Amino acid sequence: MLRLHGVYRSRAARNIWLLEEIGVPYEHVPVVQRYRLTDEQAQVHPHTQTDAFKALSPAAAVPVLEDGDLVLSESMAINLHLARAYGGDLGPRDARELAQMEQWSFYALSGVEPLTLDVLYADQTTEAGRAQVAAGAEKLRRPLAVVDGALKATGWLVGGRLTVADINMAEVVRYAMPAPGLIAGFPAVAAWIGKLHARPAFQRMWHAREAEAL
Ligand SMILES: N[C@@H](CCC(=O)N[C@@H](CS)C(=O)NCC(=O)O)C(=O)O
Repeated sequence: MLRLHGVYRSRAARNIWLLEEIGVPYEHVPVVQRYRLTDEQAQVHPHTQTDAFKALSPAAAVPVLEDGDLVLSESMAINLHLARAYGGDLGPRDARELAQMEQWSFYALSGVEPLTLDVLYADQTTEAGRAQVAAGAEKLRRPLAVVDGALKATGWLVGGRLTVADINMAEVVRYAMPAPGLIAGFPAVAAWIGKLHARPAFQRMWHAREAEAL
C-alpha cells in the first residue's frame, strides 16, 4: 500500500488532497517537523530528525512517499508520480500535457511559493508583519496575473479539466490568502480557488488538518 509521511500542517497537505481526489488506499504517517516539537514531545511523536525517518529522507523533511520500493521526497514530484501512476485524468494524457503539468508545478515551486510563504509566515499583529505581507502581495501581482491569464480560457491550467497542475499550484497560492484583498484582485484565480476548496477531497484534507493535534 502507498505510505505518505507528513502531518497535514506541512507540504504533505498537497499530496493528501491529491490522494483523496484519486481515491486510492494509502497509509498516513503523521511525521511532524522536529522544530515544532519540544524535547518532551519529540520522545513520543514521529518527527523529521529520527534515525528511521532520516533513513527514508536524508533531507529530513516531509513529505515522503513510499510506493513499494520507490521512495520520493519532493512534494511536487510525489504528486506528479501519483497522478501519472494512479490518477487517470488527473494526470497527463500525453507527453504534451505532462510537459505542461511539470511547467506549472515548477513555476509554483520557483516563482510563487517563496513569495506566498513570506505572506503565510508574517505576523500580521505587528507593523513589521503587515509590511512583510504588503511587500509580498506586491511581488505576487506578476505571478498571480500569469496564473489568472492561464485560467481564463477554461478555468483550469491544463487540458480543460482538473489535474495535478491545479492542485500543485492551488496549494501554493493558498499560502497567500492571508494577504487582505490580494486574491480577490484576480477574478479567475479567486473563482478557481473557490471551486477547488469546495471539492469534497479538499474538504476532507482540510477538516483533518483542522483536527490535527500538533
Ligand atoms: N521542497 C520540499 C520542501 C520540504 C520541506 O521543507 N518540508 C518542511 C515541512 S513543509 C519540513 O519538513 N521541514 C523540516 C525541517 O525544516 O526541519 C518539498 O516541497 O517537498
